[in-house]
Amino acid sequence: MRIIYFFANLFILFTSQGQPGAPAPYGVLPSERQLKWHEMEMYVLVHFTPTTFENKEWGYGDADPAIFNPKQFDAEQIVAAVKAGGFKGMILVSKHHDGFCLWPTKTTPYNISKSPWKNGKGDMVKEFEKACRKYGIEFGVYCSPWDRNNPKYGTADYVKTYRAQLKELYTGYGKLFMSWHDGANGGDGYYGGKKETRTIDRSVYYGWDSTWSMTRKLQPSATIFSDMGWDVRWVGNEKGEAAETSWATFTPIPDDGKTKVGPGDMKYDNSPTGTRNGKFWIPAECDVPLRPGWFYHPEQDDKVKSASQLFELYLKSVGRGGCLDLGIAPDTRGLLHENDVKSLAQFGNLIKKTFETDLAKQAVITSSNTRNKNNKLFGTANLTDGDRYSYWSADDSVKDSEVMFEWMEARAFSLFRIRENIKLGQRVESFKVDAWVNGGWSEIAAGTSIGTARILLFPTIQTNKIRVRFENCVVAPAISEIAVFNMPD
Ligand code: FUL
Repeated sequence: MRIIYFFANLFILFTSQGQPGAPAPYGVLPSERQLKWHEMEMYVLVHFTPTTFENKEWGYGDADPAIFNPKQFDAEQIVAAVKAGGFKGMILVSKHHDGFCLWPTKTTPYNISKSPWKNGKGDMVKEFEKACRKYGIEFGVYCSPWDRNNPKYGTADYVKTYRAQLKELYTGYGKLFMSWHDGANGGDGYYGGKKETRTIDRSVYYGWDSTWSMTRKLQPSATIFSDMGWDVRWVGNEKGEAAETSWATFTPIPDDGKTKVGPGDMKYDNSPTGTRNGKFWIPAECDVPLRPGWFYHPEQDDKVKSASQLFELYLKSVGRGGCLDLGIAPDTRGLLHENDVKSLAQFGNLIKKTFETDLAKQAVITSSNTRNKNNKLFGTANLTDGDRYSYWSADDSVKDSEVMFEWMEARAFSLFRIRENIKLGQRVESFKVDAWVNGGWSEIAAGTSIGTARILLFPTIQTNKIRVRFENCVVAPAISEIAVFNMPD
């Protein structure tokens, strides 16, 4: 028995990643659905309900559905702008805290069928979904657990209603890439005219384990987002920023005096940073609205974030191993305002131009050590082949290693991107980048956590040689990309 076990383990070791001699995976690993999510990098979150027509951020739950009448609504105009921005997915707030459902749900009369839009015959979730499919944008849903309209909110019966709403969304709108669950829940509201405050125990009231088991069953490839996962964690702020060191591994911490965590009920100290060697693979989503608010407000028309502001956020989210979730807000016409459309297009162009030419591809690349007697499977050619899962690696016995890039003539660059093959876990503790200047090495950048991407911006440098150092490695690095770019003016 023991011998079988020994050979089985040996087999796994030699064939991990299908490559003989591959490094053993380190720590917890991402699931298939999380890998897909990482690859998306950027998506949007759309807020559009009667709250838009009230010019508020949080609807109280008492708005008359008659006010919801976006006469020029055009899902394709919105989705096209998202696509031009380079975003890969869209999450639609199908129900916000005000409780109004954008689809003709059977679970509550407070829904789109009571609005004048399309004479009450429309389904806005469907329209967004269809436009997304047409433009090749992934589709996801946000359904607020808190419902300030529903008379039953706070009772066990409401939780059944909430699950039935999710079920309708999970079964009526094709394959979803994400189910988004808010931490803001419980408090004052209309509640069918009672106009009172209802407090719930956020970690237990919704029975998240059962709710999310249903998500898994009905939408197996959808990632579950909440403050604590299961698949993706909230980064702990709405500024769109992960911490400089941000691990994809995470151990959620219960609030004082509690044993369970729940959306809106946990400690957030380690949300921006993650947990080195944490118990679960739960990377950070960095959410932030394109305007100051999540909903459209005409007085914010000139406060739309510019392309360069968005680029800074890109560096602080995607560039720190997370994803960027940008809030967009259609106006009362049912269109994305011209200023928002313009800014998204400029950002999309900036991203395209910046990452167009990877100068590392023009360099001769060498390494101080390549795993398994210079086995090509782990060679430096993998660093520039555009494959996130082929990788360079050193021998397990080597604690310090480096990769060098040499150009015939000096190149100017200001951006550095490095990726780990996260299928083998988050392995690297830290790294340093040196440039050859005036006949010697000079450190130009350094970082800690890498994960699926770490992007560093520094003042433009001219050099014909750079090297990337990995020191005091706990396990052999598995680096899938090293790329250098020059940021356009
Ligand atoms: C928060 C909500 O309270 C905001 O209204 C918004 O939906 C944001 C994305 O999440 O928790």
